[in-house]
Order: sequence, then C-alpha cells, then structure tokens
Amino acid sequence: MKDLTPARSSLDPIEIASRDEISALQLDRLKWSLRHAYDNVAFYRKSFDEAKVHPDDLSSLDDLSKFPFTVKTDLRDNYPFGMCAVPRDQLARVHASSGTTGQPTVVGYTENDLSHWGSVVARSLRAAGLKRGDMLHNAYGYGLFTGGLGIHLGADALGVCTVPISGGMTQRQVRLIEDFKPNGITVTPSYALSILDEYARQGIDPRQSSLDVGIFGAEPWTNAMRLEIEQAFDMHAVDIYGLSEIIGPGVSCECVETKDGLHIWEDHFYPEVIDPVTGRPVADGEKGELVFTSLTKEAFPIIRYRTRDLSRLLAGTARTMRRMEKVTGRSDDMIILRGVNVFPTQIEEALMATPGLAPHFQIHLDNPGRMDQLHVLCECTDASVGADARAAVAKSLAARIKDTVGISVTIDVVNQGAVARSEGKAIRIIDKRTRH
Ligand code: DLL
Repeated sequence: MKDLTPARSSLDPIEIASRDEISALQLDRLKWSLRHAYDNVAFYRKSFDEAKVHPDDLSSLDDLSKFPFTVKTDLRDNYPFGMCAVPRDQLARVHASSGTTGQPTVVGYTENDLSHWGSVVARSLRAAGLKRGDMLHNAYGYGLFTGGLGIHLGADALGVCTVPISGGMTQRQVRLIEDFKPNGITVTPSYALSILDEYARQGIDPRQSSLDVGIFGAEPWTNAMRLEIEQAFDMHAVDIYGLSEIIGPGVSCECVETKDGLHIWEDHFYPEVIDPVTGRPVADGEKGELVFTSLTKEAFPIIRYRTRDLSRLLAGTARTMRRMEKVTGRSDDMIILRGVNVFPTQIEEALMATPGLAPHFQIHLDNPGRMDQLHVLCECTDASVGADARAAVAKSLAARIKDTVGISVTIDVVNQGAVARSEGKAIRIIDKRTRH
C-alpha cells in the first residue's frame, strides 16, 4: 500500500495547535453557540429555563455539563423547522434522516454552515490520504441522506474530482472504477463488500484496481473487517464518522498514517462521553455514549446531543485534536440476549476470525418458546463445500461466539448471495420476537 501521509504543511493549523489554543477557541465558540441557541430557538430557551441554566452560566468548558441534553425525539417533536435558529430565507440546504421509525429528522444549513461542513469533510478526506488533483468515486447515497452530498462538498473544497455515482447499480460501480481509475472510494463498508462480490463475479482482480484508499462510515465496522477490505483491494481502509444531527459525515475521521481511532474536528464539534444511565460525563478513556455540541452551526445549533453511539475519548496522536475510538455500536442496536449484552460488531468479529466464511451476515432474533434466540445467517466462501463441511464451519463459529461473547447461538451457513446485500447501510438485525 502507498504511503498517503499528507504533508504537515497542508494541514489546517488548528489541527495541530496546542491543546490550550484548541480549548480557548472551543470556549469562545461554545459561549456563542449556547447564546445563539437560547436566543433563537424556543425549544432551547424552554429547556435551559426548565433546567435553570443560562448561557451566562458557562465560564469553563466543564460548565457545559450543567446544560440539558437534546435527544432525537426533540428533533422529531419540532418537525420540520422548529429547531431552526435563522429565518427560513437564510437556509441554503436541508437534509433529512431516512425516518425508518416514523417522522424523519430534518436538519438545515446556512451558507456558512455548508462552508464549514465542506472544510471538515475536506480535512477528513485529506487525513485519509486524498489530495488536490485526485479522483474520488463517491458511492454514498445522494439525496436527503447526508453521505453523498456531504462528501461531495468536502471533495470540492479539497480540489478532488468527484465521480458522483451514489449507491446501487453495482455492476456499473465496478465498470466506472475500472474505466475512470479513481484514487479513492467513499462508501459504506457493507456496500464495499457488495462491490467486491461484483469484482469476483466479473472475474476482475480488485487488487489491480487504481484505488489507494477507501473511506468507510455511516455504520459500525470492525478492525477485522478493515483487514479484510485492505487485503482484498490492496488499499488503505479509513474510518469516517458523522451524523446528520451534528452535520453529516466529517465529525471525525481517522488519519491514514495511524488508523488508531477517529480525530474529532474539535474546533466545530465539542465532544463528551457520558454514562448512558446516569447521564454524567465520564473521564477521557472511559467508555460510554458520545454527546456532541455544535460550536459554529448557525441554522440548526445542537446542544449536548445524545448520539446513542458507544465509544470513548482518547488523546490526540497524529493530530492534537482528541480521538474517539471506533464506534462499537449504537445502544439502540444492542441486543440483550438472556441477560447478556451483544452488539452486531461482536458477531462480525467472530465471523471474520472463522476460516471459510464470507464477511456477509445477518442476525435474526426470535422467541418461539418465550426464550430469546439469536440466529446468525452467513455464507461460506466456497460454494462447492458440502453439508458436512458447512456444519463444521457453523459449529466453529458458534463455539467462537460462545467463547468471546458468552452466548449460545444457532448458525445457518447458506449459499453465496443468500444473505441480503446492502447498497447503503446494512440491515444487521431482523427482530421477529413477539412480546409475550
Ligand atoms: O451516516 C453520516 C455519514 C455518512 C457518516 C457517510 C459517515 C459517512 P446518519 O444517517 O444521520 O448520518 O447516521 C448517523 O450512523 O449515529 C452512527 O450510529 C452511524 N455511523 C456513522 N458513521 C459511523 C462510523 C450518517 N464511522 C449514525 N462508525 C451515527 C460507526 C457510524 N457508526
């Protein structure tokens, strides 16, 4: 793999500023953001008043913990523009979450917000190893989802030429990678696997492709999956994180030279990690739920947003800005199976460590006899293996899950292509449990 480390001189000075400098900037911006939210959004005025706090009560960064949280339902309750802090004619863009559970969540951006978004995504792409003059195959979905257009904005800001292919039509994805010879690809890790399958189907060796780096996010993925993808494509695989409520992609990103967690662009997003039960902030290094406060957002300022994503904060390495550990999962996706907490990423890790299995999987939950059962659907790499060999692989995966996660599960090793493929975010859990 190529050394893609960006020149130090190409970084934004704040990325490598001293901690004192970063904290001073954060404090200034935090004061502005709290005041802006309080003065311009009825929801924040009410929630601060009810909690008996005022923007003037913040004199240090730690004082932020006095302020109330914002949760997803607050955004839904204020659908569509109740959380907007600027007159409607100052909005330059809106995006919305898919709203799988009902009401979509709407977010909006002013021109300045779009410019900041572009600059944090540009920073992320640069950290991942792209530079002016490169070409990027952008297979995140375009539309209301922030992935496609968010990455596009950052690529424009960095001077990278974008192929705005969006998700889907996998055959064409391979064709255009082969014909256009891009340096990088931005895509969900699960859709990258579908593209890999298509390479195999067409009999083309992905290791010979032009790709030097893949920038993967929008869903959890493990370091084991990173290795799999890096080896399959002979390219770097870097993690990018973000969520619409905070801005979209580009809240944090790994640096290609270290790949040791995602540097949070702390001059725009103030991170905290809290104990999800007590709501109290925990010290850096301790695991909990990520909470973000926007520091520069004009249209939809967001104060102490509970992401439900589990991670921990770590000191900076390649940059002075702090890192967040790779997200292990969302608290919403945590399965409690007979009293044991299980995340799909743990199943992914066990699967990737089991020889003979392809990286596609889905978890089915059921409770036929009132007892919860977890069933893993996965595929073997070799279609010609017989029933006995499949049973042996299934047994070895079940034993590994028992060993590492501590639960008994059933496994079905199905034919290649029988596990549903993703064109965006993978659906990892099918919950067929009935509430008795
Ligand atoms: O998924 C934004 C995005 C697009 C990020 C493209 C990266 C690349 P939402 O649709 O609002 O926004 O979903 C946000 O996705 O709270 C996490 O649960 C999950 N997520 C995003 N990035 C990662 C990641 C976009 N790198 C939700 N690792 C977040 C794990 C991620 N989970």
